[in-house]
Amino acid sequence: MAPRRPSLEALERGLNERDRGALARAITLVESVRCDDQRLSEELLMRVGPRTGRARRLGVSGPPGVGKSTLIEALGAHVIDLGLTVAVLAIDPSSAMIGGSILGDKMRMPRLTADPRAYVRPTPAGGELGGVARKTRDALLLCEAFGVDLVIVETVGVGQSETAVGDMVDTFLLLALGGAGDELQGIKRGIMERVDLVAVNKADGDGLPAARRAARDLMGALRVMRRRFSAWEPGALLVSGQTGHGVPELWSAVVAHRDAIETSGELAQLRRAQAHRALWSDVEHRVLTELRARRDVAERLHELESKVDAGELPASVAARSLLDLFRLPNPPPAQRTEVS
Ligand SMILES: Nc1nc2c(ncn2[C@@H]2O[C@H](COP(=O)(O)OP(=O)(O)O)[C@@H](O)[C@H]2O)c(=O)[nH]1
Ligand SMILES: [Mg+2]
Repeated sequence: MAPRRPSLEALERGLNERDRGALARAITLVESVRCDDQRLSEELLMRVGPRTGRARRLGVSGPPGVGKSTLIEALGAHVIDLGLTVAVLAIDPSSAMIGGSILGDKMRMPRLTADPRAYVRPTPAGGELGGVARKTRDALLLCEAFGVDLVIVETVGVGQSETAVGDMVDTFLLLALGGAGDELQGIKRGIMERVDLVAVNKADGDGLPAARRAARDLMGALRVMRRRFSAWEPGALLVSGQTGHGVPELWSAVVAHRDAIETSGELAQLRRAQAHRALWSDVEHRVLTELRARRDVAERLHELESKVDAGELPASVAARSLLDLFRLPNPPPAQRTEVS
């Protein structure tokens, strides 16, 4: 069995030497919910800080089955062939709970999984989005310290995970499908306002005409959206992760987007805003986790919830009672205090 706790020096050296095993161990450390591991991982992140921030950060979102993993495999292979290195991370709290995506993604990305110039990391197991997002953000930084040129974060386009990914990448790519009707496939307006690129996937074989129509519709929709960056106008492309059609063009668009916002100064602005939001979402998540882990809170919770549910107590009064407990010294924990 591998040593439970690798030394910081060994991890740092391993990252410097581009040892994929060290990267895997470092990510395992930032994913750990143990308090002592968290201290260690914070120290590691501090040490590697100066070597982070250089990769292109790409988020890929879209509904289940739209072909995200297949396209990431094709895009990653293309990027590797250009002489670059790539890491693939995922945010998927829903499937993390049943552990579903781990095998699936490795199977969908055989080339990237096998190639030493790529690193595919399965979704962190379990937990709430706040915790999963923090872990993925830290894993992204470690991949940068390791020296990859491109980090791709995949997420299922449901719920808040899309926002979480949008909050950690430079370029946000949404995958859509043709033939799903002209109501824009239920793509939420909020998401359309955040995308930098839309790719209509599975533009191959019989699917091509429908994909072309969808791309035209999406272009029309994008044109009326408020622009996120003055230096970039979002557009729609046709791709096929299966045949590789449109993949070089997609990569060129990703590069063009990132270069444009870097030149205009908007990338620096974006990253500052993202770091600021990350700080507060992490604070919120940790405060809530700590609050819930307290024995006195756990003991009062059921009673307060029942009273609120029954209409016997205003929610605001119940909230106040819980927060008042939080101000007292922490009683011996009912369970191990873990921050996910
Ligand atoms: N025709 C076609 N099928 C594809 C393409 N990409 C993926 N698929 C199929 O769509 C299904 C879902 O693909 P997957 O990459 O796992 O989607 P994800 O859930 O978005 O990650 C699989 O059966 C793939 O074989 C494509 O470009 N063209
Ligand atoms: Mg997938």
